[in-house]
Amino acid sequence: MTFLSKGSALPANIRRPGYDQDRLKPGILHIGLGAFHRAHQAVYTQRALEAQFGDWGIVAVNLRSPEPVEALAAQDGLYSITVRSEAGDSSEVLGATVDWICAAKDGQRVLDYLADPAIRIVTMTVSEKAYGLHPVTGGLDHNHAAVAHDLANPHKPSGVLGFIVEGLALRHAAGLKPFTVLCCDNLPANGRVIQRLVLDMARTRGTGLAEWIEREGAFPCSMVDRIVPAATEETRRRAASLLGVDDRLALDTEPFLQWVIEDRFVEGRPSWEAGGAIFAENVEPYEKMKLRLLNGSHTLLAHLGILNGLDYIREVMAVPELAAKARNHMEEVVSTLDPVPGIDLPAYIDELLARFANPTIAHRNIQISLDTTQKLPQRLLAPAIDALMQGERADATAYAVGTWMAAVRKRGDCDDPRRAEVLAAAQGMEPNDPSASFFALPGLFPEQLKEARNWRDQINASIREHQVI
Ligand code: CS2
Repeated sequence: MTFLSKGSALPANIRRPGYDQDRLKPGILHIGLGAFHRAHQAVYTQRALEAQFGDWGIVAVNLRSPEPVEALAAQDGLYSITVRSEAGDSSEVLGATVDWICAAKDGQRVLDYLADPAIRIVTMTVSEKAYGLHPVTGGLDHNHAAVAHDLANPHKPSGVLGFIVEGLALRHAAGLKPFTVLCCDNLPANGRVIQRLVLDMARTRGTGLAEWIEREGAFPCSMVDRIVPAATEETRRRAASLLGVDDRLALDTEPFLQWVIEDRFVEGRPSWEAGGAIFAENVEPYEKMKLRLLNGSHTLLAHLGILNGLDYIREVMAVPELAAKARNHMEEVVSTLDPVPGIDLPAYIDELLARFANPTIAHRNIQISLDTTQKLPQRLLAPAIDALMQGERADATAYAVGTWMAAVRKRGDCDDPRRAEVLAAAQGMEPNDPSASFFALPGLFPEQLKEARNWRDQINASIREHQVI
């Protein structure tokens, strides 16, 4: 079979880009060519271009792996997504990507684009651990491998921050405007977090760069949401049968998608509202809602799944007692949220449970369990602190944290930047206070929670319930 390309004769029911791709010029550089970007921002950009054509083509950069870059090259920048639900499947070919680069192989081309005034927005989905965010200070972690490398080699960066800072430095030196930096990772106040890290790194240059970025730059916060499991052989087989050609980048996703963005851009933006994006003055209530309700209960369900020998979130949701734990988690955590404009929170919770239960989406528990040390603070620890400070119980968050500890012990493994320490903590569980070895991990639990004896006892009860000790 041949690969998807501009010349492919696709079946009539496959939606194609509704604009002339050959006229599309670059305007956005995206870092992190994973599944999420391809089924989220790329879709919004396609809708924006269909509604109002402009120079907003995407230059897709992957930091390390050349694989998705080579696949894009083989497919004229095209790939498909299949939106799956019980109502049926519908596929679409996305075409807003105009160029593709593997930064590890060709960092200079990335820098050339970043220095080009045509690029007005840099977006990123690189996952929480890629930034070098210090867990205690919230500033730059100088010991993070990519950060350390980029501080020592500022003109030959390897990490996301190094590329952004060097790109901004090149523009500063050339008398250009900065590009807008739009983070699309699941971090609270993600724009402000990235701004602080960029400024921390820029300050080490000492050329007035940081002051210029602070004055002229923009780092809008954004909340992103769509469940996009990693592709499998089955995903690719299904895409091939629907498209009639092979698509190495095919993805399955759910019908739901959401993007709430602070409207602060240095030099314009695509009409992402054409795809349903919401532009808001303050994104924080939306971020908190999504991180605490969706992501927090996702982390709970994933570990309940691992503890019960289940592979997928949908299988966990099919066990009524386990699904009830997710509802219970959300119903407790919701009291830590401020009202969210335009959102009915009980209806949002019902919708989340239905999304998790979607029987056509195969989202692996192991995938969601990845990097849990990077996810706990915003998903489970922040709502626990808020609840305890309001004098309320925080049993649900304690229960969820306990399922993580129990799951690591049961599996005897985890995939996490702190893997060795986490495994040692799981092995070192003491029967009378099994979570103590995890509380001893530097910088993971804030002091308030270390001192919350009742909350810690709830975690211990959760670990014991799962009979791993
Ligand atoms: C998940 C998220 O992998 C995870 O940790 O909780 O990727 C989740 O699927 C997305 O944030 C949904 O928008």
